[in-house]
Amino acid sequence: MATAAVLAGCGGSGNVPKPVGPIPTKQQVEWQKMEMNMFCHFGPNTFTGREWGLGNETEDIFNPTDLDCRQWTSVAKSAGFKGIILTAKHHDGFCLWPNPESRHTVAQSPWRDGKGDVLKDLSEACAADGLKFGIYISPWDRNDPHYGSPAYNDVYARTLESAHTGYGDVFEQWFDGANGEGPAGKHQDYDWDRFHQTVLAIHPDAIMFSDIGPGCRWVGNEHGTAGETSWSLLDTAGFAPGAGAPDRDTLNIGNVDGACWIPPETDVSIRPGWFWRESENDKVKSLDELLDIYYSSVGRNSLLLLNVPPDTTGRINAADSSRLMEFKDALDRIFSADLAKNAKARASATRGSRFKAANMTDGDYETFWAAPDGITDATVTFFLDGEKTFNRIMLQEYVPLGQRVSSFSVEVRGTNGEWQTAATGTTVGYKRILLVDTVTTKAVRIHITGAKACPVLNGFGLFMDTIKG
Ligand code: FUL
Repeated sequence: MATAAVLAGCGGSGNVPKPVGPIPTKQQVEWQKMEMNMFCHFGPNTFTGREWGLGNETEDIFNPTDLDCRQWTSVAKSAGFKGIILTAKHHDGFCLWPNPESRHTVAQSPWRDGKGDVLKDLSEACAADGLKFGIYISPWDRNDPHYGSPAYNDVYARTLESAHTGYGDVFEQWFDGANGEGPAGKHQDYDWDRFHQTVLAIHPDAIMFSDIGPGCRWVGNEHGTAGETSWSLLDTAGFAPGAGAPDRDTLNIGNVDGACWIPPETDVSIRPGWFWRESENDKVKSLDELLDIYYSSVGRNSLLLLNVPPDTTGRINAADSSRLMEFKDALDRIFSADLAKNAKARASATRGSRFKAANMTDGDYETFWAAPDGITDATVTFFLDGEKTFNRIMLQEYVPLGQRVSSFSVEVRGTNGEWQTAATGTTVGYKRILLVDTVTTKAVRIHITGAKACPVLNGFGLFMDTIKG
């Protein structure tokens, strides 16, 4: 556990604040630090132009002319993504690997004479480029004849087993909640516990995504927006993925006193659809839209899972890759110059020198400022290294000790020494980026006005975005 690491690193329990539960697992913290991952929707729909395949497409439809997963990983890596999640099987049931449970797979397709395996290619490419590899396997299956009967749960569990064996580490398993949607759709009673256990038995560190976790949850929309209030906590008792999930607002915001640590994941496509189609090559989201999405996902305590679908050649289209390079270039320009660097920090209350306010700007994730027990209203003032002009304020809570802050404000000092409110907010969480009007000042004050227990913050930064303004 990260908490244990803190204790061990400092030679004893010292005066470390007690965690405020629920707290994340070490795997959930590492997952959240990834910040941006790439989603790849690829399969028969890429060739038919459908969003939801019918399941009766013939296998010869799948025949990418020049599939190159190293091109995907090279694009992903240059764009700053830390991992890739692939639709190994979407609702149409077609498997991008030779799944022995199915007769509707790459093995029955003409692609590479039925000898191809996209999971193999992509997992190897990820390993070669230092990216983590994740799998989306839709439980809903419009092709499998067993769907709608208990036997399908056996088929699906063995399908998970097959996809998770022999392709190296898998950091995330993505489950949607679709269940026989549409007219005459068959309903399946999914055995979620069994599915999770099947994956975890092979990859104990894997994060399970679904509407309600247990590893991370759906953010409640597909347009890239986490809640301005964004708790990593959720109550799941009595709920299930899909139709049985909590309402979308709850998924978006979380539950302030939720019983489980299940942070939001923001999945959104760079295009109008999840799958590539030629007619959308000129509808790739603009740089401005991508920056908005970044601020409203990564900047609101969420991980961004941005879908970039390969085209019929089996490569990421230039329309998408060139936009991603602009996006990466913009993020570098905005975030490489931290204007809080070399600031002097002073807190209204500190629980000892080990937890000093300067820890918030030292770039070390494991060091933090903490107030004494019982203090839930406190300020940290940053005296900047001269006059600075900025419009983005970044804050981080040290979430291994729980998510605590429920309200705060940020003030800037005016030329006459008076403090003016630049922003107010509710939650901070793993990372919060506030968009404020451009301001020039020599001092910034963070005022925590509400918290579940003494605040514990490990990051503070000031940035200038001249691209979005
Ligand atoms: C949904 C699916 O129905 C969509 O086709 C897409 O895959 C999206 C990411 O998840 O549940």
